[in-house]
Amino acid sequence: MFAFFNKKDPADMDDVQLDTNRIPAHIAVIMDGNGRWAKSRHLPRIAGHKEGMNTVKKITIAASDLGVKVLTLYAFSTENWKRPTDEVNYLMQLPVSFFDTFVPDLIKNNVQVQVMGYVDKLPAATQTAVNNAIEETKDCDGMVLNFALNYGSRAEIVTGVQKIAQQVADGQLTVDEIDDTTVDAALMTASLAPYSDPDLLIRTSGEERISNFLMWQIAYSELVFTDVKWPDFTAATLKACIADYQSRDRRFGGIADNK
Ligand code: V0D
Repeated sequence: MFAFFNKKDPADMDDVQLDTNRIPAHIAVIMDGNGRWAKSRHLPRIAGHKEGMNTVKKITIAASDLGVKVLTLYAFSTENWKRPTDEVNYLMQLPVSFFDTFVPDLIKNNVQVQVMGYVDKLPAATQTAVNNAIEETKDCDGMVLNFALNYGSRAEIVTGVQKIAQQVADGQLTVDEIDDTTVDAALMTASLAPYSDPDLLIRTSGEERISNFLMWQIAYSELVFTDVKWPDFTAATLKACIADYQSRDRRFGGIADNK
C-alpha cells in the first residue's frame, strides 16, 4: 500500500531549514479545502470558512516574519456567487470580522492591506470593512497582504484589454507600443510592482489546477500543491512549501547558470 504514497507532498516534511536569502518575494495562495475540512468533522461549511480565516491571520504573521514582501490570498472568486446564499452571506461578513479583530495586529506587524478584484460589486458593509482595513494600514510599509476578492483572471484581462484599447482610441498609445509592460500596467497587480508576479503559487487541499487565478502573472511562478486543507495549514506547512520552492532551479525560459 505504501507504493501509493510515492507523490511527495511538501507538507510531509518536518520543520525545515530555509535559505533566508531566497525567500520568495511574492507568494500567492489558493486557499482550498475549507468545506472539505468542515465536512470531515461533520460541521457546516461555514465552520470551515471561520477556521480558514484564523489560518489567514496565522499565515499573514508567519509570512511577514519570514520577510515575504507580498502575500496574495484568493478569498472569493467571480464564480463563488454560485454557492448557496447562506454561504455567500457568511463569506461576505468575514472581512467585517477580520477588520474588527485583526487590524491592530496588522499595524503592529507593519502589514499593509490591499485588495484586487471587482470590490464595487460586494455588499456595502463588506466594502466598508475592506476600505477601512486599507485606510488604517496605508502607512504600514512592511509586507503587503493582498486579498483577491470577487476576482477572476479572465475578467481582469478583459478589463485590462479594454483599458489599453481606450488609451489607443484616445491617442495616448499606438498599437505597436503595446508590450509586456503595457499589459502589466493594465492589470490589477500593477500596484504591487516590483513584485507584481508571484514567485511561488501554493494551492492547498489536493487540487492541481489554476482556477482562473493570476493567469498572466504566474507565467514563470513555481507551483506547489499540497494535500493539506487550508484550515490545517500552519507556519510549518508554509516553510515546507518555501523549502520545495528553494529546491527548484528557476530558469525563466533560459538555461541554468550553475550547470
Ligand atoms: C473564506 C479561507 C479574510 C477562504 C479564508 C469575502 C475563504 C477565509 C478575508 C478578508 C475569507 C478579505 C478582505 C479584507 C479582509 C479580510 C476574507 C473572504 C473570505 C471573502 F479586507 N478571510 N476571508 N474574505 N475566507
